[in-house]
Amino acid sequence: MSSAVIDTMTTYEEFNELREKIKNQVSSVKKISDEIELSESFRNNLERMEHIVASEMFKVMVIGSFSRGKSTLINALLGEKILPAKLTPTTAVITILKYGPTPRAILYYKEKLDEPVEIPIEQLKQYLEIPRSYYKNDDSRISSSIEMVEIYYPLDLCKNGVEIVDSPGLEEDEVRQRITLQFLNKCDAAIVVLSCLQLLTLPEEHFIREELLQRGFDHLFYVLNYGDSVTKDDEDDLWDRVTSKLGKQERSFLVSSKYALQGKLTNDQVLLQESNFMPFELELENFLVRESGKVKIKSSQKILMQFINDLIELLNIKLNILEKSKLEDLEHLEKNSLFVRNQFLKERNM
Ligand SMILES: Nc1nc2c(ncn2[C@@H]2O[C@H](COP(=O)(O)OP(=O)(O)O)[C@@H](O)[C@H]2O)c(=O)[nH]1
Ligand SMILES: [Mg+2]
Repeated sequence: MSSAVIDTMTTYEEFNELREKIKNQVSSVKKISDEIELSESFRNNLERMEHIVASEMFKVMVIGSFSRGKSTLINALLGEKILPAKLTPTTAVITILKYGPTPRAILYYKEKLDEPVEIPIEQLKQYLEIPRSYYKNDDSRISSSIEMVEIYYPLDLCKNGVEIVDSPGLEEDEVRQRITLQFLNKCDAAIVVLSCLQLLTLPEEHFIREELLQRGFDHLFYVLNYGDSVTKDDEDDLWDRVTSKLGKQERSFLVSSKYALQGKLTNDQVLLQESNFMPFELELENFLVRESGKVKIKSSQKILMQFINDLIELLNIKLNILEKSKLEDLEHLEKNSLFVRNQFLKERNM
């Protein structure tokens, strides 16, 4: 399917028809893949492809390192302090924000036998914040019994099946990173939250290249947060750094989520203006209303194509090996390798 066809795709029926076709193609590819041993990145892409086509929802993950202001940014979108946002770590859970006429919060437990529990939304912070006495030593060892939180809120942005996902910080500890990366496979788009005060650290750059771009995320929003902490003079340098590290990015915004939240809470238009949050909010809204359907189709097609090409290449390599070498040759090579390994182990122990 050419992208020209996608651009003219108008009706919901056409969209659904296309999705059905891709779903069938994905399941054919899955059947082939089940017969072969796959690498980690192969499996990630296969999982992501299956989730994207199967889900009716459009999930946007807010992602970034510890304390870049991810939860504050979501609170600023809500105009209310719903999510815990602190300098200290919070429980490593995925929080999914969905549209609902009245605010509600539901906790899902790791123990599948435990039924989900609805709690008063204003108590959410008490459930997710780690008590001060715990993180004195090693907070990474604190494991929460909560796996996921679902929040319903009358946020227009989330109408029509859009879900906004708050994720535990990257590179804080392995547990948080694993939870976030696993959930990333279920998401359609991402908002990368960076801080002007530590713009694009090496791990952040690595994450964007190796995890996001590798998974085929190509409609990224970049938010340079903590805009209140830099002067006008610093701005050009910040943009230069972004461009030199990531190339020219259309969807990048220098904002202060803190001012935006404060501005909305106190109805302070000057502070809201100063936060520079509105252009970001507007662009996000536009993107979600106008492009989410197309993005779902385009990303599925892109990942599917890439996946098929990689699969063919992998099969070619395997076939080449089989063609060029007889079974006895391979057995001989294996025997030699085992011999060298034994020698190595013996000498190492001497
Ligand atoms: N000055 C300033 N502080 C911010 C901003 N955004 C978040 N913070 C503060 O940074 C801390 C961490 O924010 P949080 O949203 O919990 O970060 P997360 O770990 O990425 O979710 C909190 O104390 C926030 O109030 C901002 O734009 N400017
Ligand atoms: Mg947070």
